[in-house]
Amino acid sequence: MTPHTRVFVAGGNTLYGHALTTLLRTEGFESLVGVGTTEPDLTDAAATDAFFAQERPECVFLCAGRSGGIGLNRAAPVELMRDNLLTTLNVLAAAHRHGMAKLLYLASSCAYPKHAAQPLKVESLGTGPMEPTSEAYSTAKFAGWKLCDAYRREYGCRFVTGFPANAFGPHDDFTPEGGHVIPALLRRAHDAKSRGDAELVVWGTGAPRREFVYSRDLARACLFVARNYEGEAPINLGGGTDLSIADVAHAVAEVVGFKGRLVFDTTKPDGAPLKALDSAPLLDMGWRPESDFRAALNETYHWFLHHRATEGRTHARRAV
Ligand code: GFB
Repeated sequence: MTPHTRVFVAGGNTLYGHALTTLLRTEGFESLVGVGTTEPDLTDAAATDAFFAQERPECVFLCAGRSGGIGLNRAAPVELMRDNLLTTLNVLAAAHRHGMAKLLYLASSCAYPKHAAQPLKVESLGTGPMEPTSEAYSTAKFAGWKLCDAYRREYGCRFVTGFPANAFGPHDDFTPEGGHVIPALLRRAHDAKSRGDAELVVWGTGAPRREFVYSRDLARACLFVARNYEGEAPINLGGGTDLSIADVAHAVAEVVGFKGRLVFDTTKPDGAPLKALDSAPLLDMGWRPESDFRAALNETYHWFLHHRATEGRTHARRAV
C-alpha cells in the first residue's frame, strides 16, 4: 500500500468508517474513493458493481452494515441481519469481479460462542452457540467471515477477516435505546445531569465484562493488518481495556460530571458474561494500542457535546 493506492472504506459513515477515513487521510492516502455521498447504496448489487467498475479500488475496508447495542439487536434483528448480509454479499462479489487487490472485512466479537474460553481465540469460532440477544446480527457477521474464506479458497482472493473488540468513539450511535453501552450511557448521563436527576439507570446487573477499544486504535489496527497480514486465519483486533459494565458506568458518570446514584435495571439483559479477545497474533506482529481509556472516553464525550451543539444549529438552519 502506498499513498497512491486507491482505497475504499465501505461503510464510511459508520463508527469504524469515520475513524479509518480520518486515519488514511492523516497517513497521506490521497486516492480515497467513495467518500461521503459518493458511496453507493451497498445493499443494491447493481449500484455496488457499477461503483467498483468505475472506481476500481485496490484496497477495501469493509465496515458497512448496520449495527447497534443489545437493545437494537433485540428490537430489529431482521433489519440488522438483512443489511449486513446484503452489503457483505454485494461488496465481496464486486471486489472479486473487478479483481481488487486486498480486502479487510470487519466482523464482530458477538460471533464468538457465548461460553467459549476467554480470552477468545479465533480457533473457538463456530464451536458453540452464540449469545441469543444478538444472534441474527452475529450470524450475518459469521457468514461474512465464511464467505471471505470461501472466496480465498475458490478464487485466491486476498480477503482477510478481522474480529474487533467492542469499539467506541466519535461518530458512534448515541441514541439512548439503540446505541452500544458507552455512547448510550454518555447520552443518558448527560441528559440526567442536564435535568438534575438523582439517578442514572444502567441496564443489567453491571457484572458483565467487555474489552473496549477506541475507534482510533481500531483504525490503526486495521491499516496495520491491511499492510502486514496475509494469513488465512481471521485475526482479532483487540488490545483494548477489559472492564465491568459497572466500572464503565462509573467512568461515564465521572467524565460527564453526573453526581447522582447509579441504579442497575436487572430487567434489562446482561448479554454475554464476558467478551475479551486474545489479540496475541496482532501484538506479536508488533502492533500496539496507543489510547488511554479514560482520555478516549473524555474525547468521545466532547465530540458528542460538540456534535449535539452543531446538530442543534444545523437543525435550526435547516428549519429556516
Ligand atoms: O454495548 P452492548 O449493547 O454490547 O452492551 P454487547 C454491553 C453491556 O452493557 C450489556 C450493558 O451487559 C448491557 O446490559 N448496558 C448497561 C447497556 N447500560 C446499557 C445501555 O444503556 N445500553 C446498552 N447497549 N448496554 C453487542 C451486540 O453486545 O456487542 C452487537 O449486541 C455487537 O451486535 C456488539 O456485536 C459488539 O457486547 O452486550
